[in-house]
Amino acid sequence: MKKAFITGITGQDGAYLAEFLLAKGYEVHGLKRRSSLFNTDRIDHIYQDPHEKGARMKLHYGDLTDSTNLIRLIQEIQPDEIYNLGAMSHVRVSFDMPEYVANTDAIGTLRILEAVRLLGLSNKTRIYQASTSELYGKVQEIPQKETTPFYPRSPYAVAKLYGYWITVNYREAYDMYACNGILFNHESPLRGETFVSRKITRAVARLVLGLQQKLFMGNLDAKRDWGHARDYIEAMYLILQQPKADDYVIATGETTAVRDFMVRAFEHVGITLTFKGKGVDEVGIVDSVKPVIEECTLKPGDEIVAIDPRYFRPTEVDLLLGDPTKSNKILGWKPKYDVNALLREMVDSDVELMRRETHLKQGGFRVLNYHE
Ligand code: NDP
Ligand code: GDR
Repeated sequence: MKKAFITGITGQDGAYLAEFLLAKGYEVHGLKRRSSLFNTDRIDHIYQDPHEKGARMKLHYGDLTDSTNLIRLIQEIQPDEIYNLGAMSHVRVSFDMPEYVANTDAIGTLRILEAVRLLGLSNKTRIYQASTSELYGKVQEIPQKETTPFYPRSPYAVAKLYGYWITVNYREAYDMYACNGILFNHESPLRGETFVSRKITRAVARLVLGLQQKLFMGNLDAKRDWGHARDYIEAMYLILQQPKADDYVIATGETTAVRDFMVRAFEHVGITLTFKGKGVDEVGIVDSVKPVIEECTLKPGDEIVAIDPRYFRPTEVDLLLGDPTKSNKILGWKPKYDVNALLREMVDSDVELMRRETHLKQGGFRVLNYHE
């Protein structure tokens, strides 16, 4: 039985990957941070009680900033594959906590590679590093591919640049099987609520059901190549199954502006949105309402979107568009979802979730009104 060790198992990708590897027959070990409240929501459905015979999923307390913890765990587990998905992954927040991001996202990657090397596991353990399209940053070439020069534009991207190159360096210096997946944005109903796709789909549901009155947004002109996390975690797995370690771009090859993503998400629930004004004065107004959601509280003329400069980044990444030719050809990887199928699934899921919140509210329970 193959053993995988996943850092970031409680995150969006970690949850999908753990489920995928369990279905493939792997024993799955995950790194979980200690928190004052339960933080395993995304993986509770696949949790296996360690007291049960034959449990194939195990969670271990730890942190990417703690070398001794990582060395001990990797020694105990002796993994065939490590997926290093753990990171402080929010680009805007990385400007608020750059040192922590460097420690986790950059040096954390080094700690994993060095643990494998020191433990003499270089010939056994294959390592996947969660690299990112944020490495491309300021546009140098469109579409972006494996050979496109990097120009990171945030503390997050700079830390991930170190993670990328230290992975390449350990592969070349110590002949380790260590790979970078340069993944473009990928989303899902499990996406963190403060990333733009989920912030939008969640707000669509909340606005329609009357749980929220306004959606405050940042830069609506940014363009992203959005795919579905379910497709992208399969690419991670395929990257580690190749005869030779290498680096791959994983993307759909289609880019969409934030504003268009938002318009299509509202369209899916029968709301036509029009925009007026420019820059920080731009607003989104309901133009027409079709009876798609029977409880819909919105009506034409409602001003539901506004700009809050708090969400602007000191340096922005304007345009990401990936060229997945290499991964199509060598990995045989192709995404099943396009951006429209993705956003429809996300909106439907959030409408269901928010309906439950409405019932809770009607039952006198306090519902979270926090929206970042
Ligand atoms: P999430 O933010 O959903 O998950 C991040 C995970 O990392 C969580 O499990 C989190 O734990 C964990 N984590 C954070 N800090 C630490 C730490 N110091 N020590 C150990 N674990 C930590 O990210 P995604 O699932 O979306 O992304 C997975 C990886 O892929 C990340 O490295 C991200 O940077 C990268 N990436 C993501 C892309 C995307 O579009 N989703 C695109 C390209 C790269 P907790 O749950 O406790 O917070
Ligand atoms: P990104 O994702 O920075 O690309 O990083 P995010 O969804 O945060 O932003 C995408 C674009 O939308 C613009 N934007 C807003 N973003 C947020 N979060 N909130 C807003 O209100 C808002 N308004 C406009 C942003 O300015 C940006 O241009 C994600 C993360 O998952 C990284 O970890 C990963 O490496 C990259 O994708 C690929």
